[in-house]
Amino acid sequence: NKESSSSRGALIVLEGLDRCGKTSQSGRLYKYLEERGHSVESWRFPDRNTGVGQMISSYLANQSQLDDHAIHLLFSANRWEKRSLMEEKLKSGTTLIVDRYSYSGVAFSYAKGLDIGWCKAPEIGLLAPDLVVYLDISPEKAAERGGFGDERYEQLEFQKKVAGSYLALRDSSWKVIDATLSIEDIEKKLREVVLDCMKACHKGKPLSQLWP
Ligand code: NYM
Repeated sequence: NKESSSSRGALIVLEGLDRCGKTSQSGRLYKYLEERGHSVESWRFPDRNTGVGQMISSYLANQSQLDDHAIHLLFSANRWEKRSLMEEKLKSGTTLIVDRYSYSGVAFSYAKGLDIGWCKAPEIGLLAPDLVVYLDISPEKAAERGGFGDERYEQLEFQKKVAGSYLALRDSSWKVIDATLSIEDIEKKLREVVLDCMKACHKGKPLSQLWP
C-alpha cells in the first residue's frame, strides 16, 4: 500500500561512556519494538564479525598494538563496510538501533589527542542518524559498575577525556538521558524519543549524511 512503500525505518544511535548501560537499553528497546510488530534490528559498532572487526577486537583486548590513526581508520572502515546494507535496511522499512556509531569513533580518538577535524573526515558520507541518544553518566559512576577495566580505554582518567570529547560533539538535537536513573525509567524515556523519531521517519523525513 501507499504508506508502506513510502515509509522508511529510523536510524537510532545510542552513545555514551563505557558501562553507561547502552547495550542493555538497546536490547530492551529492540524487544519492545519487535513485540509491537515493528520491523527492527539491533546493530552495534564495532561489528566484530567482519575481518576489520576482528582486528579491532584484538586491539581492544590488548592483543595487538596499532598507531592511533590506524585504529581510528579501522573503526571508520568498519562502519563503511556496513553502509550499503544499512541504507538498504532503512529504505526497506527496517528501523536500526545502533549501539555506538561515528560519535564514538571521534570521541575516543579525540580523547587521545588527535585533531577533531581529522577524526571526523573519514565519517563524512556515512548515513546520519535520525536520533542520537546520549546516556549520561559521570566517569566516576561508570567506573564503579561491574566489568569496567576489562578492555583498552576502560580506565577512569581516559573516560574523563572521552566525556569531554562527547561534550564537544553534542548538539541540540541529541536527546540526553540520565543514565543513573532506574533501568525502567531510562527505558521509558528512551521509548518516547524513539517512537517520536520513528513517526517522523514514516512521514517522510529524508535520509541524510554525516556531518550535517
Ligand atoms: N570505540 C568504538 C572506538 O574507540 N571507536 C569507535 O568508532 C567505536 C565504535 O571501542 N570502549 C571504542 C569504544 C569502546 C570500545 O565498544 C568497544 P563496545 O561498545 O564496548 O563493544
